Amino acid sequence: HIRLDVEAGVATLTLNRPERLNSFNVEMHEEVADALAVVRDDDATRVLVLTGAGRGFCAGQDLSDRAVAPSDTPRDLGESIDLYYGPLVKALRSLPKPVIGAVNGVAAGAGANIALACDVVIAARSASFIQAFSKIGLMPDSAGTFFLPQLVGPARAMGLALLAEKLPAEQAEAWGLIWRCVDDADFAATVESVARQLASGPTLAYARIKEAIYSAKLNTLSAQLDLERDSQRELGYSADYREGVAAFMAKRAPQFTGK
Ligand code: LHQ
Repeated sequence: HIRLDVEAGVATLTLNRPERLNSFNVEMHEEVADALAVVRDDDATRVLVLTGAGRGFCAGQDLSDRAVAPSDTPRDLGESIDLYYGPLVKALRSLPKPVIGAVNGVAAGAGANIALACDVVIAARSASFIQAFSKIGLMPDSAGTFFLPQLVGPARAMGLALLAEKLPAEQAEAWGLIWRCVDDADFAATVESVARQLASGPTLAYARIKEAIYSAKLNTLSAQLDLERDSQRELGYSADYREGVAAFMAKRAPQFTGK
């Protein structure tokens, strides 16, 4: 239910159930989790691109899956969040390499929030984001209630969650929900060029940047200054720092190795 292609330091994980707009069933969750572990442990992979096959990015939970369909006996949806959605969001956030969310088409329900869990979100102009949950009597999960107010403020977060309207990619960029919206014709080339840039960058620094930016919300000023000091100290010993400064002094492009 997925494809994982690794080339020149870039791993591309493609959600691959296009006939169901790449919505998640248990098999796809398991394959995604395995792929993320491979990407995490492979030193040669320096960036992850998460995208969808066909016209959609991801429509969230496959609502036709028997494991989540409403039934006469009580059904614990929390189980699927504990087993799959929560760990997936955490795995993307804690991956010590940049993750590009390449939103090729509609991102709905948990699919929208999984996109927002990526570090750099690039969306095609024809793509859209929809917090579809309330349309089926649920609430945003996969950290939607955490990401949305941080990214777009509480007023817009509330409107998105309650009204469940489709937010076009262009508006998502204007609101600061995502990094960039690009024309469909330029989408693949833009994703590839950003991926190449990140794959040839200082991977250790990127990992520390992710960690620091995602910790900031939870830290005091003083704790955040301490975290920056500790991480900067570590980066100061890296080969990439040495190379970066040498290249700057010699007025040449740096050759980062990610070490
Ligand atoms: C789908 C789906 C889908 C199955 C499109 N499932 N087939 C967590 C924990 C536990 C339980 C519950 O949930 C969660 C988290 C969640 O993610 S809940 C939210 C689940 N997602 C949604 O509610 C979104 C449902 N989909 C839609 O609203 C629309 O499909 C969107 C707005 C994404 C796209 O609309 P269209 O472009 O008009 O496409 P479409 O609706 O015609 O969909 C194409 C096909 O894909 C269609 O099948 P068909 O056989 O008619 O061609 C849909 O039934 C199927 N599909 N999403 N989530």
